[in-house]
Amino acid sequence: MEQKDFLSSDSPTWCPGCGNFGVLTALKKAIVNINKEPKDILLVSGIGQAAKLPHYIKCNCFNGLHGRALPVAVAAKIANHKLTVIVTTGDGDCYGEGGNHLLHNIRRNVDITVIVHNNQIYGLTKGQASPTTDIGYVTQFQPQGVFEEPLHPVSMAISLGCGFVARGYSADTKHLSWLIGEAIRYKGFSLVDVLQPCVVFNKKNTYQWYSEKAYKLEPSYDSSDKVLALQKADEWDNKIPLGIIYKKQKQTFEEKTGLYNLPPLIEQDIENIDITIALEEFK
Ligand SMILES: Cc1ncc(C[n+]2csc(CCOP(=O)(O)OP(=O)(O)O)c2C)c(N)n1
Ligand code: SF4
Repeated sequence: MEQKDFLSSDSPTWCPGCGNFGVLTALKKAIVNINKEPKDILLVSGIGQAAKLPHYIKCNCFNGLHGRALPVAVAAKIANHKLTVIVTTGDGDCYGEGGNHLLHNIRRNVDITVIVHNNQIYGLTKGQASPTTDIGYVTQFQPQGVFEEPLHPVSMAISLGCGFVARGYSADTKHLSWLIGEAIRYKGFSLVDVLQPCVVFNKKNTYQWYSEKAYKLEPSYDSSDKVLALQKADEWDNKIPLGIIYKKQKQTFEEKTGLYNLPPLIEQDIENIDITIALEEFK
């Protein structure tokens, strides 16, 4: 497969310079590298600027409600485990509205990949603080600055036992594309938190701000060491590490339930299934 095979007829409506373009470029490259056809890939999103991404790649796509991409993605993967399921979501969508789904799907460990475009703001609804907005940041809606402590998604995911936790930067598409590829190849729930500048509503966490702090983990970094991973995940104020921060193979939901031993629902023969008993229950 080549990039042209995934060409969508829709053009992005993001602002010029938006960090979402870098995520789109990186994801397209990663998808081509995994050598699947558009029919084998499902992109799921909720609502937001980030959630528009599936419109710009030609493959199967499902737009859920705000914060509800994960239940849709997980259900689709369970119904058809042959699909490669990827979620593209915003920090508000995934860590705010959809936070509860994130917690419990990390526990469930279905083999899907979640890419969070973390611009530390609500972009689509014009700049309210999100769960990851830095403390003190002044918005039109928080004129005295944000009071609450920000949520640190990388530390949170590692603490919850997520087996693949990475951080990328949308301005470094080559590195991000590699990270996304590794996340898709990982068997289990994988989270890629992406530093994504919103050039309109986040005047603090800009390209310059992220570029001054972001650095790539050394090749010698041991991503299987959980204590080290939690230390790295805690770095934020002056230095922000990029890379696979924590990786550990765990038994997936599909393995635990024996799902791989069955054909996907769409391949199962339903000709001789009698549903009259189930129908009776609804009378
Ligand atoms: C249940 C619900 N609450 C609120 C909204 C309004 N809403 C739409 S997008 C959005 C914020 C999106 O922010 P984020 O997920 O960070 O994505 P971004 O636009 O920054 O990419 C909100 C609050 C909604 N659509 N549904
Ligand atoms: S408002 Fe921000 S997140 Fe939305 S398209 Fe513009 S730059 Fe991107």
